[in-house]
Amino acid sequence: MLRFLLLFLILGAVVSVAVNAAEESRSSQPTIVTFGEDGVQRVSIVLDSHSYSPDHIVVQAGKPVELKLTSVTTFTPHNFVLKDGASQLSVERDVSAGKTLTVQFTPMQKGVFAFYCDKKLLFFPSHREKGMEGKLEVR
Ligand SMILES: [Cu+2]
Repeated sequence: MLRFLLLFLILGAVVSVAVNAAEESRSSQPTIVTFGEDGVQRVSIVLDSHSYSPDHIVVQAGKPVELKLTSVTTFTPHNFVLKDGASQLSVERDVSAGKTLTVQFTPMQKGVFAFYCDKKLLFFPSHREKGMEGKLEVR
């Protein structure tokens, strides 16, 4: 009996270490967006149910940003909402299943701003509530 208990404790420890490692890899390193030759900061973001990848991008203030948004879903529509009144960020674009589109904007203020998908089906929780959000860090 004692041996089983011990085995459980060890298994529990192993599982919790594995879970911690998985969580750390999920809160991944921020993606530092690089400049194209034309001075535009370009990055591709993949939309899936229910995530953005990468979900933490870092750009520089006062320089244009171009996001290439690609949905890899088969049916589920998603969108990309990035709004902040104080810094005049206002992006809201639908990204249909399987589609790719680009959006351009120039963030003028430094800070960390959330982007998210506010789609939802009927009375179910929104995609944002299911974890479909990320952050734009303007430096
Ligand atoms: Cu969505």
